[in-house]
This record gives sequence, structure tokens and C-alpha cells, in this order.
Amino acid sequence: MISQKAPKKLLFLSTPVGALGSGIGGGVELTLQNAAKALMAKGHSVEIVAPEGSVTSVAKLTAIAGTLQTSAQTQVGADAVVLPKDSVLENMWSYAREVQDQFDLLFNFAYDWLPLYLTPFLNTPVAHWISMSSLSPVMDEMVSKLVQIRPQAIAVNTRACADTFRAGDRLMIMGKGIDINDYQFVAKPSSPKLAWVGRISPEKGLEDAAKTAQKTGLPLHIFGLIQDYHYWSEIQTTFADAQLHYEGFLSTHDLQYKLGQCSALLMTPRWIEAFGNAAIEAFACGVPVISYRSGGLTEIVRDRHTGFLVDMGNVSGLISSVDQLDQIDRRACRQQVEAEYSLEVWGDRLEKWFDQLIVHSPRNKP
Ligand code: HBI
Repeated sequence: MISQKAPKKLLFLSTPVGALGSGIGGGVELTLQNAAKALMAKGHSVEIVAPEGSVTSVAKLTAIAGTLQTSAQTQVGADAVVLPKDSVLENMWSYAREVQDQFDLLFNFAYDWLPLYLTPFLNTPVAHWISMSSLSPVMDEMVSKLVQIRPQAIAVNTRACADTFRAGDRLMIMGKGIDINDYQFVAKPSSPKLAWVGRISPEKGLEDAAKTAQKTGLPLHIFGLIQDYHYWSEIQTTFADAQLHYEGFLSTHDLQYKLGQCSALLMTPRWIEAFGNAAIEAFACGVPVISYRSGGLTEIVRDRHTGFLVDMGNVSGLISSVDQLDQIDRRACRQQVEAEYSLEVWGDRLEKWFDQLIVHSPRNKP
């Protein structure tokens, strides 16, 4: 029987769509690294399994070869699972099966069918972090099936994200945390400019931010991986008269330095945003968020207090919010992260969740 307070040995399995540190995994890369920092700060040990080419500075990493997984965004509405030959996802979980007895719990970050299906076959309990809203019936179905067999096994960031799944009321709402020490508060930016952070891909709605920049005449600084080059070049052509500055996919240190200099972060998702890491990163720098009322963002942005919430697709709402930014106290943005999104608070929640899974796992049954 594992005592509740003993330090746990945790194995994290990263997303199979890209190497950790490449940016292809989007927000889930930051989530994984922050979860590792939060739990190690509480005395637990963490090892990470990720596709070859992955880099991390937070914990020991085992790199696994194999064919990267097709991104779930390209499988919207799918009723079948794609597993390529020599799948890195399959190879990561073969490794997990081999080493599972050295760990108290496996923590899965892949938004994929296979790890969910394998859970009841493994001796070691598995915790799943579902990082996006429901995208396909085949995934939604497996989420429902697993929570029937292993209640509490699946967590999401926000209630809004949980509600997109049929089994939404059985998912754990875990919130998120960032290491606030990684972010410098900027009380007053040197000059007015807007920011946009995210994978440059159609579901993220960058064109609406570009239009806002064009209409307000403010520069828009764009941070993130260009995932869809055709989409990006179309935006540059359509908004040739807007001041668009592409800053690349930056480390947290460099991102927060440039983000802090901005007057506001625009969040323009065209899908139900699961969480929106960028929103709490902006708040940590004192940057208000002007966001569509989408998914998790409606639970993060305090309308007219730490930013503005605008109906989905309402670009004129984004533009009028830019004109009201002087109503927002930038310190209130920082204080919201300190109170609700610190690694300490998040680490406590994760630890309690894992304790429940470990105590109820078949291997530890008396
Ligand atoms: N698609 N199949 C698959 N698996 C993932 O883990 C995955 C994905 N698409 C996007 C993604 N992960 C991350 O960018 C989000 O979880 C943030």
C-alpha cells in the first residue's frame, strides 16, 4: 500500500505529434513542463518520454523513435483512428509498458485514442490530460468508455472544455499553472502595440487580429509556430497595409520579455479554446487580454477587469475594446495569475488527483 505522503515516481508521456520543444505540440508542451516543475517542487520525481529530437531542461527525458502521429485537428469528425506504421505513439507506450513497475503513476499528455484504450491493460495507474475540446466521435467515445472503467482518470483545463465531451460531468477540472517567476511584470509599455500568440493555423483565427491591427493602425506582434504556411501568406497578402511583425516561436523567457511590452493580447480562436496558456502568460506580464468568448477563455478573462470578452467573430468588438484599454489596471492581471494560476496551487491539485488514482488502482488494492 502506497502511503499518501511518500514522494511519487511519475512517468510523463508527451504528445506524439512533434518533438517536445519544437512548438508543434502547442500549449501542451508548456503544460507538461509546468506540471513537471510543479510536482518536482513538491518532492516527487518526474521522467519524460517523448519523440526523438525532444529537448527539455526540467527532467530526465527518454527519446523514442517512430512516425509522428497525425494531428487531431486534421481528424475533426473522424470515426476511425489513424496509427501509422512504426508509430511513435505505439513505441512510446510499448516503452511505458516495459518500465511501468518502476513508477507509481503514468501521466499522459497525448490527445489520442491509444493511451486511453491501453489504460485498463496496464498495472500502473494512468492519468490523462485532455488538452483540447472534443474534436472527433472516436475520441469522444473512448473518453466516455474509459471514465466508466477508471473514474477520475481524465482531466481537462476548464469546465467549458469538459462540457464539449458527452462524459463531461465525469472529467476532472484541473485548471492550469505557470511558473510566475519566469514572467516579468511591465507596468507601462514603451509604445502602444498588440500581440497575438499561438500556432499559426486556421482554427486560431489570426486574420481577425490582423484586421484589428489594420483598423486601429497599431502594430501586431505575432508569436508562434507557422503551422500552415498557405494560411500565413494569405493573411500577409490580405492585410498588406497592416503592421504585422512575425517574431517566431520563442522560448518562454524571450516570449514574456516581448509580450510584456504590449498593450494587449488578442485571442481570436475559431474553435472552442480548451484553455489558452497565452492568456495567463500575458496576465503574468501585466498584459490585458481581449478575447473571443470561447471555451476556457470565458473562465480566465474577467471582462472589463483583466481584459475584454467579445462575441466570437465580432471584430468590431475587438477594435472597440482596444480603445478602452486604459480602463484596465495591468497590476490586476498579474494578481489574478498569482492568486489562481500559480504552480503551487496547480501542483496541489495535481498531487491530490494522483493520490486518488494511486489509492484506487488495482495494483494497490489491499
Ligand atoms: N493531435 N493526435 C494528436 N495528438 C496530440 O497529442 C495532439 C494533437 N494535436 C494538437 C496537440 N496535441 C496539441 O497541440 C494540443 O494538445 C495543445
